[in-house]
Amino acid sequence: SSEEDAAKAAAAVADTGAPTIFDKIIAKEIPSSIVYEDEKVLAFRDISPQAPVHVLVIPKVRDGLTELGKAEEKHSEILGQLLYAAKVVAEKEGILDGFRIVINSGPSACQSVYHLHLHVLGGRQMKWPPG
Ligand code: D5M
Repeated sequence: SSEEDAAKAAAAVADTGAPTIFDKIIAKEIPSSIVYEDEKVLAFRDISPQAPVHVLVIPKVRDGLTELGKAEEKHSEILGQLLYAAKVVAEKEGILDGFRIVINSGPSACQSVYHLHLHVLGGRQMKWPPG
């Protein structure tokens, strides 16, 4: 099925600890549409938006956080900062009336970039359950 194909494709790029495209975005070596930035966190528009507002929120330093499933207790603070930054992004984007945070972790969730990121989605009616 196409879902199985997507899971296989995701598994093929699963965590190797290698640099990702997000390193280049953080270094501003490739362009991105930045929505919010502070010392620890960067938020930029997803290149393949799944909603009128679709922003990715990432830690500037990966520190082993290739995926949420690899998080350790030492990551608690940055995880909280990322979630708070997602709320700030939702506010800036005018979607506080309703928005969704998604974190795909691992091949079965179709994670494709192995640098932890929160998807902030909004600007349309969301459905439940997600795919
Ligand atoms: O989500 C990874 C997301 O990263 C996916 O929605 C596309 C997005 N992406 C990939 N490359 C770029 C660039 N260069 N700019 C902006 N957004 C990008 P995942 O949860 O891993 O499937």
